[in-house]
Amino acid sequence: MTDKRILTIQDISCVGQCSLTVALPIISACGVEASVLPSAVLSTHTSGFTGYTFRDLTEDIPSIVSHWEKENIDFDAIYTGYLGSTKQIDYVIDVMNRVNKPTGLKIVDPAMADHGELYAGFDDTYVKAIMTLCSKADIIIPNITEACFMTGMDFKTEYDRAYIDELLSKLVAIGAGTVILTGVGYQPEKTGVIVVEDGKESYYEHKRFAEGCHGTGDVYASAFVGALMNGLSIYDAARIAADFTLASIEHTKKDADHWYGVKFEKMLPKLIDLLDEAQSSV
Ligand code: PXL
Repeated sequence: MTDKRILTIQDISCVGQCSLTVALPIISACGVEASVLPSAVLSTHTSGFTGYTFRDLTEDIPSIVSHWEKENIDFDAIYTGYLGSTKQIDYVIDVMNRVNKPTGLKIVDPAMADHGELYAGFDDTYVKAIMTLCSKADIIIPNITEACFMTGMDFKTEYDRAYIDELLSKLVAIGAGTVILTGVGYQPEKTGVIVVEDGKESYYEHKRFAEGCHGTGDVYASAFVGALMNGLSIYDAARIAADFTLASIEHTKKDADHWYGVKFEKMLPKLIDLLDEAQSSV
């Protein structure tokens, strides 16, 4: 098998265990080359820290991509996360058209919200722009909050299957090929992910911790991309990413003082084992 090279576009939060500081190690551990296009540089992420710095790198994008084109550099997939500005989203669509291989996947984590609220600095205009990006994607990975912002549905912490089905059909209508909705649980001690692929719905349910951690969405999406690029099915990649994220949360919860991110690092060998297991059973 030819080794895969992907491009991930998201911010560098220098401290905070999210976005690129999570995506790079996780995708690399999966044996996949990870190239980066940083959307912004922040001293920390924006959830819980105050007074962080923010340098928007939007205007660096066109010249970086032109250089790659001159060097004939292209990618097997482009995976986007937290983006720095609405204008940047137009550039990201252009990047996807210019340097993704014709067979290259477009994977969008609309990282903009959690727990019923948009992250600091995002507004309705950003939500609309992210929806345009999602409409062009092969795979989107929203959590329930992001799904609600994109579909106009009310955010709920307790819901039934009818609510989730309506959310899913509205997400599918946005236009991405496959939808992976994260953080869906119908019982207090359970959560899971729903994959909707070619109209077929599959649910992977697993244990839920009462309190989540910041940055789980980035850990999940990065592990999903790494697993998918190993040739696994979308469902198997979604399942492995869930098991890895769960193990990482469990490990993080042993350290009561660690509030700002997921301690995924010591769980990387488990991710590699999960990938090996899945590949040997194919
Ligand atoms: O984990 C998502 C994320 C990524 N990047 C930045 C963030 C957040 C969430 O708060 O603030 C800068």
